[in-house]
This record gives sequence, structure tokens and C-alpha cells, in this order.
Amino acid sequence: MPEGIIIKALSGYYYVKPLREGLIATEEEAVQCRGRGILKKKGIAPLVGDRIKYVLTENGEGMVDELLPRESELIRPQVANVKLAVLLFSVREPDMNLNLLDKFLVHIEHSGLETLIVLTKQDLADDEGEATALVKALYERIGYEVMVTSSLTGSGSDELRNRLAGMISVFSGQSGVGKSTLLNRLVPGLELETGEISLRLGRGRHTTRHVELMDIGNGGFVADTPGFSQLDFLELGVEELSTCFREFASYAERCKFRGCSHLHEPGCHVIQAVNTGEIAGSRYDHYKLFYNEMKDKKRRY
Ligand SMILES: Nc1nc2c(ncn2[C@@H]2O[C@H](COP(=O)(O)OP(=O)(O)O)[C@@H](O)[C@H]2O)c(=O)[nH]1
Ligand SMILES: [Mg+2]
Ligand SMILES: [Zn+2]
Repeated sequence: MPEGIIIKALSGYYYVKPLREGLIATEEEAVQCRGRGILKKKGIAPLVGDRIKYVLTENGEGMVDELLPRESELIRPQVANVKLAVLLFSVREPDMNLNLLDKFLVHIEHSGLETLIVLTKQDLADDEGEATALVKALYERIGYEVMVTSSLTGSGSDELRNRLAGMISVFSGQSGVGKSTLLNRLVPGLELETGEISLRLGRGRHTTRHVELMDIGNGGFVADTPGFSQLDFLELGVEELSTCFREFASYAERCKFRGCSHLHEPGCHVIQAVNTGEIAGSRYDHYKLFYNEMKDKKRRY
């Protein structure tokens, strides 16, 4: 029985890309499949990202027969077997937003995904890349992987293509940072809509979009999603927040008080590390900001 990966689920159909080995897709088009009744009976709901076995039925359609073991399930977007979260932030247009970057990182620390930060539109840097280099250094020092790209010059795209091989990734970032343009760069012939076009079509932020995986070759599949989640912190306890700032950990364990909030307590080693510059001021400021945001929300709900 042939194996495939579900790249789209819509109106009761699964669109299955035939696989050759591992996640390497064949040249064949996706097969439109129904799910076998027995799956439903057993309460098995196949998801985008699932690897499955299928049989071909008449008129070129197919039937999903068996689900291969699922390694993980992301809730928003709902995709199975995602390995890597790619966070895209543009150097300019829109301006680099470290507040939002840190917010994404807090959420990802919780999800168990690997993280890759991609700084896009490097060609628009007006200071010979100095500011970008500082951001890159800041996050690399914390232990995050950072790449810098420009879809205009094509720099960084080979490196990124190699990094995405053999796994399912989720692309995430504000509208306009260049996600679609970069994917078009990575995959010749892809031709996703970019900036101006979607504006002309008047796509509002209330448009619901289904998730779809794109085959980018070499066993890489990418979901280009509008947002990672609501980013509203509602699912996160305020006492867990500091653990989502991974560079705080080695200092936090030496704080004088157990359950130290790292905001004002005496003998707080996190605050000391901020004062000596071992922890970046911007990271700590965002920690305080999110902390207060979470407290406010709790009060309102
Ligand atoms: N100068 C420059 N412009 C870019 C680059 N990448 C994307 N853009 C432009 O930024 C706008 C938004 O890009 P798009 O890919 O639609 O962003 P998305 O909303 O994240 O998918 C478009 O006008 C692109 O032409 C880049 O690397 N350099
Ligand atoms: Mg786009
Ligand atoms: Zn502390």
C-alpha cells in the first residue's frame, strides 16, 4: 500500500502527497482521498501533517486506510508532526519588533518545538547590517539559532533550504515580513501571493484560512500560517513565565526566595544578572511587561 502525507484537509477530503521514502515526496500530484469509515469508528481523526497509507480507488481518488504513528500534535495551527517553528522578523518594513519576538519565543518554549529565528529583508538595513548583527548576537547568546536572509538578493536562502529539509516546519510572523516571498525564493515555481496582491484582494484579518503544507523539496514541508496562536498568554500560568525565558534559569535557581518573581525581591540573581549585563535588558523588560499583562488578564477573566 502506498504511503503519503496529508498536506490539506478540506470539506471531508484529505489531499495526500505520495511519499517515496521518509518525507521525500514523489513527483506525483496530491491524491484526493476520503477517510475509511473504520477510522471514524475508531475515533481516529487524521490531521494535516499525518503520514498515512492509502489505496487508490476509481477516478484517480483514494482512501486513507491507516494512520502511521503520530509524533506530535500542534493545536494552533492544527498540524501533526511539526518539528520546527520558524519565526520570521523583518529588519525593516515592518520594523524589527523584539517585543513580539520575545512573545513568540515564550509560546514556543512551551510547545516543545525546535526554534529558528529568521531575520528577513536584510537588503533594507540602513546601517550596513549593524543592528541586525546585534539582534542575531543577542539571541544566539541565549542559545537560539538565527539566520539572516534577503529575498531581494537571495542571500541566506540556500542555508535556510538545507535547514528545512526532512521535516515539517511552521512559518510564523507578522503579515508583511516576507514569509511568502521567501518561500517563493526557496521553491522555484511556487508563486504564492505576496504583499500587494493580498491587499488588493482585501483580505481582512478575519478571513479564516485552512492550513496547508507546501512541499519544498528534500523532504521539507512548510505550513505558512498567519499566526502561531492567539499569543494571549491565557494558557500560561504567570509563575511559569520566567521558565520561558531560558537564559534566566541558571540565575533563577540561586534566587534567595523560592518562587521569586524576579521583579523586586532581595537576593534575586536574575535582577543581578540584568544589572551586570549578563541578561539583556530588552529581554528582562519584556519579561516584566508580559508578567504585568498576564496579571491584568487574570484580573479581568
Ligand atoms: N526589500 C525587500 N522586500 C521584501 C523582501 N521580502 C519581501 N519583501 C516585500 O515585502 C512585502 C510583503 O511580503 P510577503 O512575502 O507578502 O509577506 P508575508 O505577509 O509575510 O507573506 C512584499 O511587498 C514583498 O515584495 C526582501 O527580502 N527585501
Ligand atoms: Mg504571505
Ligand atoms: Zn529572582
